[in-house]
Amino acid sequence: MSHHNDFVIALGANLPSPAGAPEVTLRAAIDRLTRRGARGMRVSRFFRTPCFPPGAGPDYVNAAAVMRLDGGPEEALDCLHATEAEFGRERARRWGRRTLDLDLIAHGEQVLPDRATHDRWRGLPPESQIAHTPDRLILPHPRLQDRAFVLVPLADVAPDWRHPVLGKTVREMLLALPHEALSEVVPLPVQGA
Ligand code: A4P
Ligand code: MG
Repeated sequence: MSHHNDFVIALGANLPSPAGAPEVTLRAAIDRLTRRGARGMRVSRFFRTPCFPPGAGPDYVNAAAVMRLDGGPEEALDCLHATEAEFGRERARRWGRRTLDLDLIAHGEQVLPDRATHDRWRGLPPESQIAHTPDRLILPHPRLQDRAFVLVPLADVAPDWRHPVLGKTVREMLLALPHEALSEVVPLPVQGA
């Protein structure tokens, strides 16, 4: 029951929000997205992950979700930004610590804004990545293939989604990462278990 037009999102937090600790914030954000009209939501397990870049802040809690939303990717990103704001997100420093980060990871096979621009963002060396913020929506998210904290949760909800530029599934991108990076992404104990 995988829908071609599902939106894939990544959730992360490493500071308490007005709602509470990161895992509480993530649950509340998922609830808010449902109230904002998300349907057929599937949510991954929650994982504890070391902060990237190392030492830049406390560990994160990360998760991924797949859902249907009305409208296109721009509307979806607006919805994610509005939800971040509700949980006290302030954009002080890029890649800084945050109460809630909601990134749009993918929308089916769409590549935005175009293939050449996507190649450029994907190819940025790490030093330039941190210094350059895209001023428009890039899809799929230009760094998803490098990040265990995105791919491990994603494998729970969309293991067979295929990256439209790289041609690899989530499972395949995951297996291409160093074992050490994967082993640092640890599921949180299930509540009530
Ligand atoms: N933007 C363009 N494309 C997208 C997209 N596909 N999804 C624009 C979301 N936003 C997109 O994002 C900066 C600008 O990118 C926005 O204006 C948006 O319109 P932002 O959310 O304001 O800033 P950010 O979150 O600092 O940047 P970004 O790119 O989301 O950061 P990253 O690269 O996702 O890094 N460590 C662990 N362990 N876990 C994490 O979740 N997250 C980050 C954030 C760093 N370290 C982490 C984690
Ligand atoms: Mg973000």
